Amino acid sequence: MENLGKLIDGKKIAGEIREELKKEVERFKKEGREPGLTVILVGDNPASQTYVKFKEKAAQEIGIRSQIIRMDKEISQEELMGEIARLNQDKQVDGILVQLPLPDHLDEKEVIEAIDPSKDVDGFHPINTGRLFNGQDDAVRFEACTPLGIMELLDREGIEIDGKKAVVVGRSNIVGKPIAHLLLSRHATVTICHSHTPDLAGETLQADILVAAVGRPKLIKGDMVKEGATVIDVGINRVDGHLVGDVDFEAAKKKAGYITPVPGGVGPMTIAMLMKNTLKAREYHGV
Ligand code: BQF
Repeated sequence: MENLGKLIDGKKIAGEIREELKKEVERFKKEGREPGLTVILVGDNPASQTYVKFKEKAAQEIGIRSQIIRMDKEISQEELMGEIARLNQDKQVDGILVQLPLPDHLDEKEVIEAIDPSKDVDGFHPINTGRLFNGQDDAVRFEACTPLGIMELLDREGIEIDGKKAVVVGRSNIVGKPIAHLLLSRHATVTICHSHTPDLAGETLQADILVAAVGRPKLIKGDMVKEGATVIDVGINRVDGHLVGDVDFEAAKKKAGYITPVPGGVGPMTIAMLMKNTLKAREYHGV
């Protein structure tokens, strides 16, 4: 029997990637302009504040010029749209990220569509998702950071994708749909499961690569994992004051070949890929 339960250390790999990106930032600085990232945070959602701090810390660590614009939770759609229009014109700003979720009275779709697609480092603009879904890699194209982070983990661990069966649990625009497309583009056979899937375990048990991204604590039990499978846990659920994934880690570890922990798995990779996308935007924009 092959080795089971190998931990994929996303925290460590993300650190290695940030080291690599530091060198690229040096090159951009020598060229005459460092990459710039602006994060807009509306309101005071505690989780969002934590995420934004992670993003700023990573940017500072690798030498990206970063700025957080904090806006009151009562701000109007027009004010927010005005800020984005201004940042679209700002030559120092390569990446614009609006931290989600926005307060209910604001129109997320309109906000995302207002961002210059060449500055859309989150990869949420329909120009960028469209290019991903159409398999167009001729133009600049930003891919969502979490799916990109998952692909990077698989590649760096040497996990084969071509010809494998991948099952994605969850169909969000931010994780489920784009990771399914990325896996498909690398020639996996992909199944997307969701709340109306009649026999979830029947599907997940066939997965060589199982991605859980639904936001339900410990939904994926040990007996839903095929022996030797790679299990990628995207869930970040707060239960009794600590973080729990969408996978029952202890049980799944006994079956999986590879498994990501929560915290310290996919999360840190999301941040590292945001930095990578910011450098890509800088490359595209020039000095
Ligand atoms: C870790 C996010 C749901 C909704 C909006 C490191 C992050 C998380 C975990 C992080 C996330 C989740 C982010 C860990 C950004 C990932 O050590 O396990 C980093 O900062 N994330 C976000 O910006 O918005 C979200 C999840």
